[in-house]
Amino acid sequence: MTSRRSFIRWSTLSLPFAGLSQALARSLGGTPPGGNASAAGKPAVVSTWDSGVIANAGAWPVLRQGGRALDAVEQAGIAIENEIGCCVGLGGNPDRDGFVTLDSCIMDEKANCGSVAFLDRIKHPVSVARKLMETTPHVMLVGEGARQFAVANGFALESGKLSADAEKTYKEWLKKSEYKPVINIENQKRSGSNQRGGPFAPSFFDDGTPNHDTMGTVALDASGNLSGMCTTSGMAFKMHGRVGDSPIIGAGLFVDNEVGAVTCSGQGEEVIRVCGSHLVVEFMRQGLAPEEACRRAVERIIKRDLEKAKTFQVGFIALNKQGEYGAYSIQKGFSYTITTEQIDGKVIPAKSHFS
Ligand code: SD4
Repeated sequence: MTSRRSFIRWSTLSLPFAGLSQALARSLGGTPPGGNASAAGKPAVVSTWDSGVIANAGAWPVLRQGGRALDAVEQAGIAIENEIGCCVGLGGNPDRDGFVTLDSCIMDEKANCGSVAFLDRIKHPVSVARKLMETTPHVMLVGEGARQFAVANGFALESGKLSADAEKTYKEWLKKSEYKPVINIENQKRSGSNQRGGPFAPSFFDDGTPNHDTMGTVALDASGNLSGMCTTSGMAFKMHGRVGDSPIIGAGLFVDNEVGAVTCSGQGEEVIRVCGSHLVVEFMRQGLAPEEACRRAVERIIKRDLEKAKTFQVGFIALNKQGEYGAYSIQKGFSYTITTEQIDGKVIPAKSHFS
């Protein structure tokens, strides 16, 4: 499950004024107060995690040649979906019934967006999401309907067989989880941060590694347009049919071409509750630098339930219209990867609320 990772080795009231002053600081070329404003310029691509090196390597040839951010982020998604890893694509960990189900979405500079969720046996959900965006009036398809749409559009139907890693991890999980569906299990007390005691998706695996590695990628192209995508197999051992934040426009991904693009990884339910990526974009619209905007969204999540927030991870990454980028997470350990003309896939540890 960690194979891909080891492969790479001022208060609400004052906010409008804070925003103004930060925007002013940036327009004067300074670093805004309280916020890192790392400037990448354009083109630039930023992806979640250290495996973002793979995604950025997929995106960069498109950007380098002056291509569209939309094409670049799709290539990022394809690159990572081609890998066998814990958390993206058909090689990812299954749900608690043993099925790998994928969530993905994509969004361009005109707020066109496409999304698929609970999709199985299709290798490139990001491309299905794009196809949906470009050829239908809809934004989102799920499950059987999404699969039918994919097959009708020439996407091959794969076997559904688990990867060797996923099969091993699933068998291990089955030993302890003693999976027995229980009515109203959600109301039963969870024990410990691993949420043992019920067939929940654990936030952390037994060896302490976080149960995520979702690939979110945002890009700014040479023409100054922003796009983004997010692709995942979701939380391992989730309930069959569970959909996380990753395919939800506004939660796992949001792009506003006037402001910035944001995506995230972590416990999807917590991101959905606050419309996380949209929230970060709105903080940037108020003038906050990307890292500071991500930090504000993280704090919004933590404020809801401080004790619970100690048990899960959420990390946001943001890229604004000026090519400034940043990230922030709840727990330490979140990282992101930046690629520009000057920076060749640099992995940066995100600052976090808890250290
Ligand atoms: C989800 N946000 O399904 C995803 C999980 C994740 O790497 O980040 N996985 O909730």
